[in-house]
Amino acid sequence: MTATHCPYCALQCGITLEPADSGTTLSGRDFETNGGALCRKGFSAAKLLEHPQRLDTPMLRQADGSFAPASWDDALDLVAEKARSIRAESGADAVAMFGSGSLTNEKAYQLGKFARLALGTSRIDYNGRFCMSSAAAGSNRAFGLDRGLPFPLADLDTASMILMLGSNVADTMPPFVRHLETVRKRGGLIVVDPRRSATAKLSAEGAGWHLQPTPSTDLQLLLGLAHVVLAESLADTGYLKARTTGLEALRSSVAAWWPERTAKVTGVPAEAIRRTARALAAAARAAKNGGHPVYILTGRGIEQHANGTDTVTAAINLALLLGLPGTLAGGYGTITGQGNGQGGREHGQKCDQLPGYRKIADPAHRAHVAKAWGVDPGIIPGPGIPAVELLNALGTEGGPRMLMVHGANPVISAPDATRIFSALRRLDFLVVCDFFLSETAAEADLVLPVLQWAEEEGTMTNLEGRILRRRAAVAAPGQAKSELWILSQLADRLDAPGTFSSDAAEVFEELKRASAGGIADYSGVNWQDVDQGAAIYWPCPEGSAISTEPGTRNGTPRLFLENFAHPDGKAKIVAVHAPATLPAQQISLVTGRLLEHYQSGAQTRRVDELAAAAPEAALEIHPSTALAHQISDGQRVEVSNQRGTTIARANLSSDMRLDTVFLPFHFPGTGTANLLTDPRVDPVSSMPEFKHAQVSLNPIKGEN
Ligand SMILES: Nc1nc2c(c(=O)[nH]1)N[C@H]1C(S)=C(S)[C@@H](COP(=O)(O)OP(=O)(O)OC[C@H]3O[C@@H](n4cnc5c(=O)[nH]c(N)nc54)[C@H](O)[C@@H]3O)O[C@H]1N2
Ligand SMILES: Nc1nc2c(c(=O)[nH]1)N[C@H]1C(S)=C(S)[C@@H](COP(=O)(O)OP(=O)(O)OC[C@H]3O[C@@H](n4cnc5c(=O)[nH]c(N)nc54)[C@H](O)[C@@H]3O)O[C@H]1N2
Ligand code: SF4
Ligand SMILES: [Mo]
Repeated sequence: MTATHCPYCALQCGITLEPADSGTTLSGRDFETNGGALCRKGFSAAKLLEHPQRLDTPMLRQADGSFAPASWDDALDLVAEKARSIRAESGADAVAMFGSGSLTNEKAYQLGKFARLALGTSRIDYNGRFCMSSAAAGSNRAFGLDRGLPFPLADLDTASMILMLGSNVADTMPPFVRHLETVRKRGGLIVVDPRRSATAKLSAEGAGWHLQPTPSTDLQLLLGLAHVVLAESLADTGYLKARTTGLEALRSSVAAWWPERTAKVTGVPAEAIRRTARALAAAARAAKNGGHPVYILTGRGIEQHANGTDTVTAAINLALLLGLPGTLAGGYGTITGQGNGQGGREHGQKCDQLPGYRKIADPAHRAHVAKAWGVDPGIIPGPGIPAVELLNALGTEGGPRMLMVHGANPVISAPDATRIFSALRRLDFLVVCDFFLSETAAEADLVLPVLQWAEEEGTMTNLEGRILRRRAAVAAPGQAKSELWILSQLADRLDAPGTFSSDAAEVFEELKRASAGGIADYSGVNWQDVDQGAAIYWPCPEGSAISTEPGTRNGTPRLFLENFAHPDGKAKIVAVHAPATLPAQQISLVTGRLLEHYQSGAQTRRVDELAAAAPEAALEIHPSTALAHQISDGQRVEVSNQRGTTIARANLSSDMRLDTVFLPFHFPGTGTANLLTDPRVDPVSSMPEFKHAQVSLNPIKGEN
């Protein structure tokens, strides 16, 4: 029997795996985030093990386009030879890497090190750019530090009020909902979503409320809420003075967002804006007088926009006006998405980053990491380019000619998928490491079969910044190998400086040294303590006392209680601005997730019961909108714009606004929602505009 965690999302629910004659059985384990409960994906995750489509040998593309098995020696020799020759011809930046928030901490760390030392390239970024980058940029800017939840998840259990913007945890993290039970009963759950999502319904059932704005107007809505708080003198002036800077600029930036004007842009009635601001302020005041805490939480719905960083900033500013962050009266948090979406953004696979959340352009940071790596700082390349730019540069004049992908399926999940397809096809050599033949792996010249979650050792950092053990419970099939082994073999073949261990515990020791003194400091975390289930939250500097007693929290469970992470110890209020007029709307497309599928669907579409429950892309559309477009329920519809056409089956639902349709992004081929999405990126975070595109709708005639 092995105690480990679910392979999918950042809630990292506790599970137990047990070998059985009929295959491995999986059950929910009592862990703080899930209390033994699992969602349908987690519950069926054992079906990924011993799966008939599991890759178990390296596969090399042949002249006729088919794949043929190759030996590991041949495969690794070929990767090294290609990397060397392309580097010799076109320079080190001609070889690129793409990583993932699914990778363990050790793999994420090793990937960043491998890129910089073994390949000598600056061209590395990862799929977390599509996920947490705006939230991270907002938190870094305001607090000087980015840890998704700066408090344990269980702190939400006692809340009197939670404003939840653009997050649909009822579908995306169902066991999370147990942490909302009390706030729902208190009538304090306020959900902001253009859809009446499963989470929005929870708020209404619990006597909370649902604000259903025009897509992409959350920034204006938040400015409107801040306006009311300031105009009605509801802000916590003592806190603002003691703990923040920048209030004056905020005052002028929200001055013009009085409720009636905000209502015009957002479609949220002025009265609802006033009511929400007043309720939040009253609850915050009560919290500080010994009442229950108040939280503002954000999800991808407000973050995955070309103005995502500013919108997150506006959410944080509202929390600061209410005097919440860094107190026991509540706070701001973003709900991290991928299994290791938190650790994945700390250890150096971001294009501008070194381990410990250090900056690659900072000489002191470079010197520290170079010492940990045993190399001269001068050989560490400078900053690279973020994901969308990197993917679009592939195979262009001066762009990367070779790419290695670890844990991502950008053919389905990157914006403007048509462009991504042609970019991958322009490459001289594409290597994809995966355990299934994902749509991206199917484009590769070489596919390397790797271990999956229940076959490998390592650590993950969950949405609270808590470090967890992932454990091997079953043997890997065929010749599948650990990515740490692959990277160490390749480092040898490339005569890389430094050492590349293939042992997770050893890599963790090195990661600790590299992170020491950094923002995400793991140097006081012992593998053995994590192994024994100690609750440890970073930062955890060397010498921290650690207790494995159940119920004890170690490291820093709650951040900012004394100081924020900026040198002056204060939170920075950054004034942000929004246009008052919106472009003329056709139909707005918003994209997101279904309960049954995970991300690009490479894993969950292979689980029969999940595939049967949600077999293809469905277009959620309001019955009146459908009628106006002569679309009937269940009919196939072409959803089109200048970038492409996605075909999906209409699912009529009065949960939608009249001007908005919804597509999940989990499906391949003509069902790929990202054929329509806009590759325009946020100027600060480089997050693409996933959540909003203009589309037209055409029912496919002759079918209904
Ligand atoms: N079932 C399932 N669970 C998952 C995942 C999965 O793929 N499937 N992925 C995991 C990962 S990596 C992530 S990042 C999380 C994401 O978790 P969430 O953030 O909860 O997921 P999304 O469905 O992308 O978006 C949430 C909501 O944003 C709304 N939305 C869209 N546009 C807007 C807008 O302009 N404003 C507002 N206010 N809301 C908007 C959508 O209607 C949707 O209900 O889920 C994790 N859990
Ligand atoms: N339109 C639209 N697009 C979106 C989003 C959206 O809301 N709307 N959300 C975005 C978000 S938040 C995210 S996180 C991205 C995610 O999108 P992707 O990057 O495509 O993520 P996954 O589908 O999880 O892809 C992971 C792949 O890696 C494999 N894999 C899993 N673990 C490992 C491992 O340890 N090693 C290796 N080598 N392979 C592994 C899986 O089998 C799978 O093929 O999608 C983004 N795209
Ligand atoms: S909520 Fe997330 S971690 Fe929990 S079982 Fe579902 S997918 Fe797994
Ligand atoms: Mo994500």
